[in-house]
Amino acid sequence: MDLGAHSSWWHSAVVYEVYPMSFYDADGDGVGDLRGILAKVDYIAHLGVDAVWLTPIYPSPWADNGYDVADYLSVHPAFGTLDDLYALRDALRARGIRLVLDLVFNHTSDEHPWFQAARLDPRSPFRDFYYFHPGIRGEGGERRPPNNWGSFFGGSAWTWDEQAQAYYLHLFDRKQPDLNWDHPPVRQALADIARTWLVRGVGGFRLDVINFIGKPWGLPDGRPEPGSAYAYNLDLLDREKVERYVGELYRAVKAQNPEAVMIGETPGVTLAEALRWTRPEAPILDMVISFDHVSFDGEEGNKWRPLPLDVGRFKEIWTRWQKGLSGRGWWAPYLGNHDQPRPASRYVRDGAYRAAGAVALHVLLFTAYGTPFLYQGEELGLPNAGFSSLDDYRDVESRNAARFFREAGMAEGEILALLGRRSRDNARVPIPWTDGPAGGFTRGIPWISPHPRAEELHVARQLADPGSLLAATRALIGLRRAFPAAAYGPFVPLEDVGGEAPPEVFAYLRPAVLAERFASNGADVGPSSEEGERKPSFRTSLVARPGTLLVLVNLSPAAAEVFVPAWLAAHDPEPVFCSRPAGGSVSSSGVFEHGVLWGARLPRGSAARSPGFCGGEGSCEFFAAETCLGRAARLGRATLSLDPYEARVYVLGGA
Ligand code: TEU
Repeated sequence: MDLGAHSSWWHSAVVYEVYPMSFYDADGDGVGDLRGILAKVDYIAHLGVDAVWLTPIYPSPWADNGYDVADYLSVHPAFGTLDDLYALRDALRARGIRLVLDLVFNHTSDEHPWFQAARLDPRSPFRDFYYFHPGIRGEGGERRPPNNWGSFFGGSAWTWDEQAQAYYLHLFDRKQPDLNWDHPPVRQALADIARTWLVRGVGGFRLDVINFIGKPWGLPDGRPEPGSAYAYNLDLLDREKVERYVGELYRAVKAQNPEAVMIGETPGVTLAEALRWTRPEAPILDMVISFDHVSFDGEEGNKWRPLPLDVGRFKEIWTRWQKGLSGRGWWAPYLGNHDQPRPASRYVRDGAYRAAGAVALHVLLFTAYGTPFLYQGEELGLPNAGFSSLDDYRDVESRNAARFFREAGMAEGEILALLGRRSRDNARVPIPWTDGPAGGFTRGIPWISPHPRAEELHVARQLADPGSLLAATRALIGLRRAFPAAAYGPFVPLEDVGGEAPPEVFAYLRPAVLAERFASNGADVGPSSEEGERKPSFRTSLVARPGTLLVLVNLSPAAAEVFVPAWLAAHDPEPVFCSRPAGGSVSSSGVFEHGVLWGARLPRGSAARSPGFCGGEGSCEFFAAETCLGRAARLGRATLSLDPYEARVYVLGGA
């Protein structure tokens, strides 16, 4: 499918996020490395992804696992050398996969030479690279930080520096001083770094917390968080600055290589901003990583005050973003990453259905509008690591939080339960490759405890099992490739065309209509009004072209009924993917778990773009789960019932 003037490779891409510390350790020092990733490129290629995003690989004191960069243009010795990175780039390229680097431009490490020079000498040309401030006097004459901003990792966002004789601003750890983007030489230096990486052949960038660079003029106090002295309100950010400065960087990168992708990580971004920042006619980013769907399950958005999972709310948010961006902007749908709990634990309410739930989640992800991001280990359905001792936690955020909770009088068991649910380390433990020691991740001692369920969920086992989540994930990525509407088609909830689905069932169409309209009229495509969506002419346009998808995903541990309007059922939808829980078993860790039965049937020739995808054969019949596909075939009835965590994808008008 051709997006015309606005078409780019990432519109049809799937991105795989690699966390190098925990992917694979080639040299046995217990920390994953670039040569480790190189050793596993065939595994990555086998997934069928188009790009690999590497979280930071630069020299760093590792106060925040590399998000504290001491040198933007080199490689941390623990990860290898620049030549190792080039070897990885080339090996990926040979398999049609681009390398995307993480640019952490909101802050540096305090050990970066810029900060070292700045703190030493008030007249240093680097002093204005950061936010230094003498502070203000409190009522008793004591020295205080200039405002009430809190650090996301605890305490004030200002630290007094003896050497500098001033406070400096750090929205994250004190070892991560924020850069001052109002100072033109900062923007110049950062653009130069990006350009250097382009010359070095990377395929684009993921820009860490890039909207945080828009600090409001005058650095005013914010509204303190309930029960806290500190403010974290992101609505204070100066959007005008974000547009100007990020737009400048975007254009500098595109001028050098229009093919390079610019992915913005933008905590707190609203749908309106996402639309504005990614509009095809004047973007400042190619896509945004948004946070609404990963902050709804904490009281007031606070991750440390978790709420019970509300799937209906999750569906509302997901649907709002999918529908809102359709044809107008671009999104980076994801369910997890190195900062979030594991999706299989977070979004699957009943642990007994974890396996089927994980497949259902991947149906959502790989039939989503935008560029799906899959984080390492999600293809295995790894649940949260959930350590049994506080000493096992490594993350600065978790350790600070644990200290804070202990001081506040929280019992050890309670703290463990909270971290087991929320810590970033839940998703940062090594990938289990085999059933060997440390899951085959290293021959040394791993830098963090291995996953407690490594033995049953490891890669080797899932590679050998055609019914595994790994196999299902691969089939779903293939399905996305075979049906471009899964990427480009507008997202039309079944309710908008006269259907009905309960709150915990995602039911939507992905019509094969968008591409040409996106190209010819980028700013205004997709359904216009709810009214119009029910009209016969609108319905006809939805199914006018072959390749329209109907997706049904039951994300609840109860059976559910979906009403499919007769006009839609009359289009004789053919099942191309289905999954549902199958029987039950007790896992080695004693957890009762339903297995999963799934099947996929893709059109002939659809494997063309991923070599080896169908085992070298022309047809793409994946897994003869006839009971599953056969059952799903009975869509003729207006009301159909779905099993707990059952998911189905139909194609209308012929595959
Ligand atoms: O994360 C940004 C971000 O918003 C996170 O701090 C998030 O709020 C937090 O992890 C939730 O607990 C990016 C990186 O992905 C993260 O790993 C870094 O720690 C952070 O920026 C600072 O660079």
